[in-house]
Amino acid sequence: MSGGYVVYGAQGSGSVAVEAALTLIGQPYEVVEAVTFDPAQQASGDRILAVNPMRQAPALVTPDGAVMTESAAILIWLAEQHPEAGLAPAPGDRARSAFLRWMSFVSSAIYAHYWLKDDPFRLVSDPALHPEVDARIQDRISDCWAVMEAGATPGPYILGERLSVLDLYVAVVSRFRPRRQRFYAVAPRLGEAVRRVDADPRLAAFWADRYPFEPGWDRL
Ligand SMILES: N[C@@H](CCC(=O)N[C@@H](CS)C(=O)NCC(=O)O)C(=O)O
Repeated sequence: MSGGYVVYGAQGSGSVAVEAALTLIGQPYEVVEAVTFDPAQQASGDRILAVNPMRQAPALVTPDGAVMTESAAILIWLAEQHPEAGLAPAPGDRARSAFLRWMSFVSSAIYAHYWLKDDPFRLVSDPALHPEVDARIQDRISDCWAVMEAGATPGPYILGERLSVLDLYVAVVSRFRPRRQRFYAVAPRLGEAVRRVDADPRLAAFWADRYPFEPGWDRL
């Protein structure tokens, strides 16, 4: 154990939100690259089994050797461990309820769909039905972003004045399919907040390395 944070995950995956939080917090961390969502990279993905029997990224090993999984829990916990970074409303803050609500919502209503979306064979054996499964999941994800758009009261950031780990989480998960153009259409105010996060100069080198803005990235 290095004595620092270790993140298991991959470029372009949900672990990027955790890595972004550690970058803003200013804590050193090591990344164990584990591509869990590409069948052609079985050995890479299997690396994460050392810490997560669900074989899903992200996983975090804390400096005292504890293992955490579940992206929302990791982000909330990191913000709590490093209050000086100001990445979450503290208990008692008026924005705390919205913070916990939307962190859970992104995880359970949106992110959870990718288990089936990335491999429809998990529930549907007939490949002829997969395009329909995929389209319905993308519709459901868009509908959920629209619900969040209607229920949240964004200022410059999703919870108001301050950037929080919720912004990092939404900035990353909204880059998954159906990608940003559709997200912007159903959630324009959330879209403004995440574009602010995309453009944060403290994260410019980080995004270029871990989730590059390649031409057409928002609609591929
Ligand atoms: N509930 C998990 C979901 C994580 C998740 O779906 N991660 C994707 C990568 S972005 C993954 O590892 N997928 C592989 C799989 O589900 O088999 C969390 O919020 O951390």
